[in-house]
Amino acid sequence: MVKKYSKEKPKKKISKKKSVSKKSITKTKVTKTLIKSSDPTFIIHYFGGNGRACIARAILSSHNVEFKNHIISNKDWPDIKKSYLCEFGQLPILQHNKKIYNQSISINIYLSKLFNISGNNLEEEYEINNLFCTYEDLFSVGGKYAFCQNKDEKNKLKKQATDKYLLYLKQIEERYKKYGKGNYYLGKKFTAADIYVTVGLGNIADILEFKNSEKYAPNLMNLCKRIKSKELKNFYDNYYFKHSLF
Ligand SMILES: N[C@@H](CCC(=O)N[C@@H](CS)C(=O)NCC(=O)O)C(=O)O
Repeated sequence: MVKKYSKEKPKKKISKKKSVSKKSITKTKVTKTLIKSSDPTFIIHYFGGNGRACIARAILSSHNVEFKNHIISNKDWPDIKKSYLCEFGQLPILQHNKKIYNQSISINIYLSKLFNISGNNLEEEYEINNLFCTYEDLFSVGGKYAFCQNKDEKNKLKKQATDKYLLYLKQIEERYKKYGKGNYYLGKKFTAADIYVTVGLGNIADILEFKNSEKYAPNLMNLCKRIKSKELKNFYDNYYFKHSLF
C-alpha cells in the first residue's frame, strides 16, 4: 500500500554496506510511518488552524464518522512537505481508505458527494461548488492579512479583506433569501452550503475579528446560529480552532 502513494519509492531494505545520506534516511522514515494499515478510514492532515481544512473537518464531524485530525507541527512540516503525502507540497490532504486526495475545494466536493450533501441537482451543485470557490477568494486575502508582519501593510490588508468579506456576505445573504425557503440554505435539505456559510464565512469573520455580520446578513446569521448548535455542534465543540490566527 505504502509504495503506491510514494513520490519516491521507499527502499524496502537498506543494505548496511551501502552509504545512505542523512536526507534519504529521513525521507524513508517519513514515508514508512505516514500511512499505516491501522489508520482510520479518514484522516485530515493539516496545520493547527482552521484555514483550508475547516470545511472538510466540518463535513466529517457532522456525519459522526471516525476520523483522525492529524495536526502537523512546524517542526515536522519540512519532511512531510517533501514526502509522497504532499504531491504539490501543500496541505490540506485528505486520506480516505489509504488513498490520498489534495486541493481543498476538490476535497470538499469529494466529501460532499460521498455524504450526499452535494445538492439535489446540477443547479444546487453549482451553487455549492461556487460557494466553496468563494472561500478560496476570501481565505487567500484573509490569510495574507493574518500572516503579515508589517503593521502598515497589515492594516491595508485588513481593510481589503474586510471589504471583500462584506461584499461576499451581502451577496450570499441575497442568494439565501432567494433559495432558502425551507430550513436550510438551499431549502429543505441540509447540504454542504450550510456547512460553508457557517464554517467558511464564520472563520473569515473570526480571522478579521469582524463582529457585525448580523447587521449585514441577518437571515444568514440566523441560519448559522441554528446550524452551529445542531448539525455542527460536534464540530464546534471539538474541531474548530477558536483562537487560531487562520
Ligand atoms: N490550492 C491549494 C492551496 C493549498 C495551500 O496553499 N496550502 C497552504 C496552507 S493553507 C500550505 O500548505 N502552506 C505551506 C507551504 O506551502 O509550505 C488548496 O486549496 O488546497
